[in-house]
Amino acid sequence: MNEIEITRRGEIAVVMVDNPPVNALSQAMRAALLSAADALDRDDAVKAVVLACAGRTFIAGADVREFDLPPLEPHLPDVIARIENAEKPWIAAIHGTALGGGFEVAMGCRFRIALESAAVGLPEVTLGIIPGAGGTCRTPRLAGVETAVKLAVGGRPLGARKALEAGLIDAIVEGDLVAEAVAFAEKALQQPLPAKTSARPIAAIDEAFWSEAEKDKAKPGYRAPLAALSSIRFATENPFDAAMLNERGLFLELRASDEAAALRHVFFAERSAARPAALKTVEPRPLKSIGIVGGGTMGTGIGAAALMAGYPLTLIERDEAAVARGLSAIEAVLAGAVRRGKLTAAKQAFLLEGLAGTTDYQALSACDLVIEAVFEEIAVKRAVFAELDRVCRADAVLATNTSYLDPRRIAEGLSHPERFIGLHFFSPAHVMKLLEIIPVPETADDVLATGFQLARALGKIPVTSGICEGFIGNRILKRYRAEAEQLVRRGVAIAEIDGAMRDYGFKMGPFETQDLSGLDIAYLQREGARSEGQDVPETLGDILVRAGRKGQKTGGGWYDYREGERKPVVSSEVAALLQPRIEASDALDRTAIADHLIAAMADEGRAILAEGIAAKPEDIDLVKIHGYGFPRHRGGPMFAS
Ligand code: T1G
Repeated sequence: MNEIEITRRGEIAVVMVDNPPVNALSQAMRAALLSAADALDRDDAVKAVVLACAGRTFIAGADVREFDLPPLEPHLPDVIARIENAEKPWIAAIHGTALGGGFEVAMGCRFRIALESAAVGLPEVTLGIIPGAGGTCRTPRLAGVETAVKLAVGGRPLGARKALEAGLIDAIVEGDLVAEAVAFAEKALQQPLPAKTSARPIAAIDEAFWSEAEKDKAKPGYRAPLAALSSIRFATENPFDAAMLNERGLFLELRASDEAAALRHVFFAERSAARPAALKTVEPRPLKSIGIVGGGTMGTGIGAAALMAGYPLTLIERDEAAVARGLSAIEAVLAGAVRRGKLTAAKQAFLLEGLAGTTDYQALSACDLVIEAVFEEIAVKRAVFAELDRVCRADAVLATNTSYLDPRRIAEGLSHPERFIGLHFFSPAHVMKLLEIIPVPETADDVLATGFQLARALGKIPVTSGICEGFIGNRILKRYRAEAEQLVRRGVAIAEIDGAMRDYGFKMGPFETQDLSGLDIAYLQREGARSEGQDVPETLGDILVRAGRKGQKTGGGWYDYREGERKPVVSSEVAALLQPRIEASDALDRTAIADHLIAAMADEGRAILAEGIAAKPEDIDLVKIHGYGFPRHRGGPMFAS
């Protein structure tokens, strides 16, 4: 669309922006706003202007798709200055989310009114940049330095009520937003206008505020929060025009940065993953109630996520004690959400009314979806699905949460195999955002679409995976770990490898992570494969597990751990155990180590793409970021290599 429509209501002009899906400020929109301001200043019959938007939201920001191009004129700061200096006052009528450049336009208006349900924000730092059209210069003039820092450095939006209290907006209205804005404009014309935002003073702030505000803002790879803070501070200590130039310079520098490019890549990858084109016209199956079989860590994590998303939940376990344990684990997750302010006590009580647990599979007979999350053993899983086949409706979706077994083998013999699908959640399932969706050849499109609908409802990032050992994420993890062990065999120190990956941006390196989760999980998988006759070469991890070193839980794995401590200590016992396997004494620096391991991940990613296990490189990036802690500001292994 990229359209602006100007209509009149008496002496008030209404400028209606219409650029689906979120009224982003494309170059065409900026040009249209500029010419609207010129035209309306020339029209003597117009005394004030209401700026409103069609569709689901007020302007949600600059058009991020333009950021890989050089900035195009007219530049947004100039458009906003034109609106702010218009002869007729502009009133922003906000619904949905006025974000980034959208809120900057609103702050250039003389007034801002909003619906109660609206929100305003400056989320630029989440994209590795800072506001580039006056956000750090006008916000402190409207609402003071502390609110400006909360908005532009924190990056989280404020609801209309809080925005009103902070002085960011002038009124909250109900009902017909445009009509209310026109009435507001007519009333505003009856009295002297407030000063333009850029002409307002900034209330003084204690010097001590800045050092406090800087604390814990310097995250590796994320320069934007500190840059936004410095831009706000500059605006408090310099004239508006100088502050605008300073802000623009910082914005343009960050806009061109690697981390901004990576964060934009992830932003768009997440959105395209949520709604695959192939399913655009496919209606998911009705999804109103969910059953979970298995009240262990995964089952209760998935169950808690489903319950908090509003689905009534039935938990099945093999005996009453296990049912009770499962229910209390789910209740504990909700209690935690209340403690953290994520859930009100009233909502917690309401949701818990929808929770039931039993040993009787018959309780699942009405469920629209049942997810199996029992022990990772084919026979155990098959027995569960035999029961589900017996009691569930023929159109109920049946899903396995297996993390590495072949879903086709699990589904063998199932009646209506078209309703079967793999849904691989990551632990803790109520926290981790990744959901690998694994269709079997018979899976019907509407069942696949139901998996994506569930992901959206649970706030997950869904990625379709083909069937191979470990699907996308665990297959790359296995290659990553093997490559890291290969470096150890070449004489690179274990602690140097972990240090290199932490320097790169991971919270933990590959060896520390294994010590945390336990070396025996992968060891048992290898032993299982060996017992089935597969040729699985010995790994260094095997040597450690056989020596009783399973990780933190046994006081030592790749590292030693002092009693009750989690700090890894380089282990002379490990050095002695592995010495016979060390074949060289390579000395790689940390950058070379990280480059080598990221390249190995990307190499495995290319093989996964070639085999059709993943549809596109950005899906692999999302899997590693949302399931394995790959640093977001690096964009993922495929983007980074
Ligand atoms: N630019 C381009 N496309 C955008 C966009 C944007 N700013 N925001 C959303 N989209 C697309 C998105 O890719 C998807 O496309 C569709 O809109 C729906 O998005 C100068 C420089 C507004 C809260 O960071 O937070 O202004 O997949 O699925 O869940 O200082 O979109 O349908 O083809 O997310 O309802 C600052 C980013 C930019 C806001 C709506 N603004 N957007 O959420 O829909 S930088 C932002 C969002 C800036 C100035 C600076 C959300 C939303 P498709 P969606 P949603």
